[in-house]
Parts: sequence; structure tokens; C-alpha cells
Amino acid sequence: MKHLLPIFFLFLTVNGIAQVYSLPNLPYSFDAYEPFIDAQTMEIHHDKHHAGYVNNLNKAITGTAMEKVSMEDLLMYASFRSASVRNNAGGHYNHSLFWDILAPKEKQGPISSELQKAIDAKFTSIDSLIATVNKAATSRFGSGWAWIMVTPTGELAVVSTGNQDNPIMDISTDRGIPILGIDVWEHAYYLKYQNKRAAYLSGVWSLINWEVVSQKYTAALNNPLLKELEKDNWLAIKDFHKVMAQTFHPAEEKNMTPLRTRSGELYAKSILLKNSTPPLSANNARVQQALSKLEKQCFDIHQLVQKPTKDEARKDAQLFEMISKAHDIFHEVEGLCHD
Ligand code: MN3
Repeated sequence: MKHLLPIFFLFLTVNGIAQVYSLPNLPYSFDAYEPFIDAQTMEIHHDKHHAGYVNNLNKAITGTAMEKVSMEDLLMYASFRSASVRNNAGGHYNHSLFWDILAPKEKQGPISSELQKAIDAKFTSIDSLIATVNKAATSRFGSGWAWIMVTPTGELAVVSTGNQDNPIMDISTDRGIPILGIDVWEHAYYLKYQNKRAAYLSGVWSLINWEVVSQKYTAALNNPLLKELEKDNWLAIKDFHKVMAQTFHPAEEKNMTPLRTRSGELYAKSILLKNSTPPLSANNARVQQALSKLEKQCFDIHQLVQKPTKDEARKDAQLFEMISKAHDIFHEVEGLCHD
């Protein structure tokens, strides 16, 4: 028994700390951000608020399949997840980015020429970019964030999201990878600035480390997630996918009722999909061909469903064969988009 005790405590310890996400250290001391953000705010913000998001995220995903899912996936499909996962994954991601881009003046590095060029092209100058972000930040009602992001087409854009949401999430109408985020929750500024959000904003720009923002810009342009976001914004394919899943998967389990009752809807969605504009990366002849094939297949399915028969079992077998083929063509389209 005596020699088992250490093993038991080791087991306890390992289990106690075996968490998927952990709180990153703040890169500088709490008072390094003075006078723009006071030390007490930094301490509470990092040690209490951010720590809370990390702990609650770990609690929400422990023992679920989400333990193995990447942070980007957690965010990207936020609409399918619980409020707890959405808020706390967002909270962890957003704050980690925020600490990265803040630095006291003497630790800040210069902006890259690439980012400077992109800013000039879209916003004419850094000052007008800052004014655009400030406008997004001050007009955000209640808690949230203002962002500079890289869009799926590789452009810069300014957006704002509520609560702990961000533009990677599928609940956001404008999607992209954030490279700069400003926390406009009151917990970020209330002790020093009270309700004066605009005063906090004018202070926080003195802490932005453009060298790190530049690194995030380059990384975002090269991040495969950008292509995923572009594809995920193809709403017609999402719409089609939903009806396809809800008719094909029951059919696999010998339940043909959903397909028999919704073949018209499936065909209608295939027409909308054929007539939609695919994302740039998938807008080519092969995808168009596959979409035409898919529409024809859905048309044939709908025709057969409507056709009277004396042999329902045979009709079901034929329908299953046809929906399986439609499903294959659909995945051909999806697969093609990854090129
Ligand atoms: Mn915060």
C-alpha cells in the first residue's frame, strides 16, 4: 500500500492539470501598460476574466469529442455548439490575440511594408483605418470587440462582433481571420475610464504593436483556414447540404420517407446551388459540371418519387441507388473546392 500512494497522488495531479487549454502568460508586467491601461485592470482582466474563459472552456469540453477538435474548428462551427463553448472558446481566443498585440512603447516594432501597403490600398492611411476601427468599436452596443481582419479574398476589413464572438465564427455575417482586436467590454477599461469608451480607445492605440499585427497579417494570408472560411460562406451549398443530409442519411438506414416527402425541396436547392456563385477558389469548369450533374440527378430523383408504382420496394431500392449517386456527386463538388 505504501508504494501505491505516490502513484495515486501522481494520478490525481496529472488528472488535475490535464486540461486542453491553458491561460497564456501576459507578455509584460501588469504595470507595463500604464498610463493607457492601469495595472489593476490588466491584472483582473488577465487573471480573472481570461482565466475564467479558459476554465469554463475546459469544463465545457472535457469528456466530449470537442477535446480533440482544434480551436479554429470550435470557433468556425460555433453556431452548432453550446453557448458555453461559443462564449468561452471565443473569450480564450480573443483575449490571447489581444495580449499578443499590446506592448509598451519601447517594446513595439515597426509595421511591415506589406501591411502598410494593404492598409493604404484599402483605407488610404493608418489614421483613417484607426478612425474606422474606433467607429466600429464605439457603435458596438454593449459588450464586444472591434476587429481588423483578413477576408477570404485576402483583403483587409474592419468589423465588430458582440460578446465574445469573432469573425472566424459562422454566426458572423462577415468572415475572416482577425489580426487585431480591441476589447470593448467594460471590464477592459471601466476602472480607469469609467463609461468613456472613446477615451479608452484613444489610449489603447498607443499600445498596439504593429510588428506583431504585421506578423499576424502574413500568417493569416497563408493560413489554410482562409480558404475554409471562403467555402463556408457559400450559403447555397450549406443549404443544399442540409437537405441532402436529412434525406440521404435516413435512406441509409432504410427510411425513405424523408426523401419521398422532400425530393422537391432537394431538387429546388440543387437549382439554387447550380445558379449560385461558388467561392473564387471553386469557381471553375469542373465544379460547374459537377453542379449540373447534381441538378440533373436531383431532377431524376424527384421525377421517380412522383411516378406511381405497384412495386414500392423496387422503387425504394432505385431511389436509394440514385440518392447515393447524388451524394457522391455532392462530395465530388465539396472535394473539388479544396483544390
Ligand atoms: Mn476582455
